[in-house]
Amino acid sequence: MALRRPKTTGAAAAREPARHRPVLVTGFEPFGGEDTNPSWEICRVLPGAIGHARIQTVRVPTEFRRAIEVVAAAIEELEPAVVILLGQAGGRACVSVERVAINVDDARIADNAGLQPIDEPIAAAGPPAYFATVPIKAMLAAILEAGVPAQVSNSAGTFVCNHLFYGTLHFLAASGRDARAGFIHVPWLESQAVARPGEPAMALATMVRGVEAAIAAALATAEDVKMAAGQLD
Ligand code: PCA
Repeated sequence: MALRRPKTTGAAAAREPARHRPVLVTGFEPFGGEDTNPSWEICRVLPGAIGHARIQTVRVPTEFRRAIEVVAAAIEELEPAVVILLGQAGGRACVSVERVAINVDDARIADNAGLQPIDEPIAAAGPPAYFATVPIKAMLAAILEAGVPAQVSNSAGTFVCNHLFYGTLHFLAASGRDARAGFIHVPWLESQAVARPGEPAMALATMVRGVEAAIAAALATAEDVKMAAGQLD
């Protein structure tokens, strides 16, 4: 009789060798009156695997609290080795690899459930900030190498994207998981920029190429590379 390997869950599953665990990639629902969100459009067309890692995608509501609940549930179910959160940053020209998530909500507009928290902590007892735990410079280098304009960003804003970034890193830390997590903001799609003459936009295929390269770099890089990508102001 063949030996059946017991199904491992929770912290035990998180100790599985990282190469057997998937990459979780999330994208947001449209918000702010848009009818599309490039972050989810990217998820829809990503390949099923990058290198040896399966890619699992989840669509996240653009709602404070609920976004974190949806991603935490997906992490508990899938026990990914790497979590890449994607979001739209309309007005930015580059793919932005976010460095840091801060413990504050300060919403300029209401979220999709009508919530508009102002100057509220995300986790009352949490640290002021978390750094991304994926290798942001190696990812930046890989995105640029793929021919896609990119930068490191030192602020993911104070809306639902920063909220989810912080909440995911806090959930991973608090539950003792070793999964690495990062956030990538992408520009408007060209279709969204048509109504905004002069505003920057990027083609979906270009974004996808950049995100694929970033995921491959995150999987291949245990220790981040040193590469100047800071800003003077
Ligand atoms: N961008 C928003 C939230 C959802 C999204 O795609 C943000 O940058 O906060």
